[in-house]
Amino acid sequence: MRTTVGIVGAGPAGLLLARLLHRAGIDAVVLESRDRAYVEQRQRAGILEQGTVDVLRAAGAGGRMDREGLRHDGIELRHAGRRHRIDFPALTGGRSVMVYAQTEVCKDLIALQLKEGGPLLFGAEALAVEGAEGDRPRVRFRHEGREDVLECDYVVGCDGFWGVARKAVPAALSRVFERTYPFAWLGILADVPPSHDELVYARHDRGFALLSMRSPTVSRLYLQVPAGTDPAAWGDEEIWDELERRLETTDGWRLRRGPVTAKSVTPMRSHVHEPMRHGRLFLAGDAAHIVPPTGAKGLNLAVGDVVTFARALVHLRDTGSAALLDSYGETCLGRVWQAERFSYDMTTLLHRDPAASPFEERLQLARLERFATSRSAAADLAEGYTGFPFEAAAPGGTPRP
Ligand code: FAS
Ligand code: PHB
Repeated sequence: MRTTVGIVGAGPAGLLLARLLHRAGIDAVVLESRDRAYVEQRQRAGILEQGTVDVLRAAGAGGRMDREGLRHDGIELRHAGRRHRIDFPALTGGRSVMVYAQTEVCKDLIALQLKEGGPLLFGAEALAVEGAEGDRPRVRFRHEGREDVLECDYVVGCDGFWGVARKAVPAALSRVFERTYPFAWLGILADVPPSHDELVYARHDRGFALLSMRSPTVSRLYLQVPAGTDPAAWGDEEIWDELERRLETTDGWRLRRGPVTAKSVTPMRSHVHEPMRHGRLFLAGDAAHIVPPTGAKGLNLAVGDVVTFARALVHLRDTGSAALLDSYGETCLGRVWQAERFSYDMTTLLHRDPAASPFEERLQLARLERFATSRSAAADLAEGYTGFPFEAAAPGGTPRP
């Protein structure tokens, strides 16, 4: 098989990249190791930044999102029973976010790719990326019991944290920056209308809790639990009881309960692999970086990476200049590190660290107080939550999409 861009992985990064390249008239092949149902049902991100929403609309992939997604103009922070709303448009000059799950984004992109795009092979496991240093990189993969090779001009590794593409970067050139947190998130889906019309992030002495949603009738909620927690160790009523304690307010707000339909534990880690490019291999999304989900950045960072790559390849085709391809890593990492900082700040602001000293706990409360008293602190949070420009670090970068 032969193509211009070999894409490894059909999560949001790989699927959106395939869509952007198709719209630009550049051929690509997507190799996905799992089946379609796995990709479409994998419960993960829930929040799309303004930039991601704009990109999906411009790529002709935003129709159902605009019909079914929920535009949110703020979030609520809670601690010590008190509530403080962060007003996104007022603090960012009009930006907001969209509640539209990663599962739905993937369903929309898969449907478009199968209808209009190039080959998307499910059950096609990439075994290795080879020849990235030369001008004919290739992906060795197994599909339907047979080994095959995909010859490419470029390979983009969109195969997530556990993928193989990153392994094609020589160890001597790889630099990894990481932090593992001593806690995780126990997440549930429940068939009950959300008990608040916006997301609620609660810092409580017993631990963090998040009230999110998937639709007007489906709630998504999370509890901070110790790292390595087995979801089966928590009964449904026990989860609701703990959510109720941590989300409590002094003004009588009530948490509605309902049938739990899914339960899982997400580890919390920060991880960045540099470089994000090696020869003709480019890394995008979780294949290159992981953020703790507190800041709702993971999927949105993946979008920024593939937008940057697609723009760079179109620039090369149209002008003959490889300048944007050559600055791909620098452009992406500028945004990645701002998202890592924001996600770290949100995580340390809202979670109880079992190792924190009494001094550090008072500092945490002082940080939380500032959002109620300082417009600049609230604006910094609102700017980070609604999203960083896609070309934050590009030399003379163009403004946000
Ligand atoms: P993905 O991991 O989504 O996709 C990679 C794809 O590559 C997968 O389909 C995989 O099957 C495939 N693949 C792997 N190896 C392969 C191989 N050898 N050959 C072919 N295909 C291969 N982000 C948020 O913003 N908010 C959240 O609440 C949130 N919750 C999360 C919960 C969990 C449990 C996890 C793990 C992540 C969560 N994230 C969240 C982050 C998540 O949304 C990611 O940022 C997002 O999925 C990144 O998309 P991709 O880079 O496409 O990687
Ligand atoms: C979600 O709805 O899954 C979600 C929302 C916001 C976050 C993390 C997860 O920060």
